[in-house]
Amino acid sequence: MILRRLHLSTGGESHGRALVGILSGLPAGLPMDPACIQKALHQRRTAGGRGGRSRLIEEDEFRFVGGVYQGQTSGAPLVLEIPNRAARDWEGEPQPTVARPGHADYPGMLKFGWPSWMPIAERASGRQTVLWTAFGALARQALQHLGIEVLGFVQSLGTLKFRDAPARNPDLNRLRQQCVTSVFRTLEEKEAHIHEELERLRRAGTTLGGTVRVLATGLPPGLGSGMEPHLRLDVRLGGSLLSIPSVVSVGFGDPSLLASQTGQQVLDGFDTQHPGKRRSNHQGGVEGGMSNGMPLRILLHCKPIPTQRQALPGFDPTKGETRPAPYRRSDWTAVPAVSVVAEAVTALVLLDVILEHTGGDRWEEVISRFKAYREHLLSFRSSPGETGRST
Ligand code: EPS
Repeated sequence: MILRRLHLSTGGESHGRALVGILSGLPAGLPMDPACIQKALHQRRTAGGRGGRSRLIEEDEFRFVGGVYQGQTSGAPLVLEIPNRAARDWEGEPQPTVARPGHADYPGMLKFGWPSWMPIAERASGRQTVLWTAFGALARQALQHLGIEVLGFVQSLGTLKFRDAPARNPDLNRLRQQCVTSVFRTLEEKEAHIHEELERLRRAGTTLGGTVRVLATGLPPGLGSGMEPHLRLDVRLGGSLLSIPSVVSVGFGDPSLLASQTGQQVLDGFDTQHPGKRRSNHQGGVEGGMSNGMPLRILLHCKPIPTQRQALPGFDPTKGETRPAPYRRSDWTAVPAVSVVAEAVTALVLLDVILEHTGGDRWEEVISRFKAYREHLLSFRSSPGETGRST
């Protein structure tokens, strides 16, 4: 995760006692609604395509261990613990030595010098994203106070394609209602089709990838910076979203259209009817590493989960032998869960960019400084000479 004012650390193994996360850098006085965390964790856990552990075993109960005062952030690091119901003595089990292709096993065993992939896979696991989802839910709530909405949904699963949101004026509250009615988090009722496809997958013992769209509305122009690469909004969002296991690419706007059409066709020209707004939004709301005032549109490509029902062509680095890697329990597709996680990660990064922009120790201070920035934008557009840098 690429954060600059906030700092996020997580610890704990996927089948260890619990996962623990520490988010520091939040201002004091940010109201915290545990129900919004609960809702996001539930959506992640029950997202379509999950295997037995997530659906049947985990409950994702969480507790704050520090950083809360009178229902608000205290200004100290926010500490969260989520116990694992599927905790077990994984160190006491027979240790698998055959690295599975597609997982972190092989490079991890070589890098850390362990004769088993267990300690590697226990961390390089989708389970880690439960903490990001919890903190991201709080970030999304904070952004709502600033007039910013974020939504992640599924655009495709394998070859099944679903409806995208309007590029210029998406109503995220309405779209959220549509997408949360389906565990597959699509904007269109195709549950029967999807169940059919999943049934086919189960019979074939294989898995599916897909694409996820993340949108954010209400962002003023100028968040991020094109002056230095590490300050760019697209770099911060792109790197952070790539931290989600199974995400293999992050694009902005309509990446394949941008790569295949001419500049004339895809330029987002200014709209004569609405000053500052654009006639289209192919760039996805980011220009020169900054938000441009149009809705943020991100497209993630996710690979299929590498675990397959049949043994995989694996490699045992302790013996230097190519050997079949036995099947382990897994999910069928991670894409609907990724849409929940990606929404959370996007919210965390946007909050981080805004906190860096405003500074401030108290949430009230952040709100009033952000409001002042919006007012500056309005008056600059109408009379730049007075609010601009005239000396
Ligand atoms: C995961 C494999 C499955 C998933 C798990 C991530 O767990 P298990 O190996 O216990 O069956 O269910 O995801 C979660 C538990 C979660 O909360 O996301 C993996 O291999 O990464």
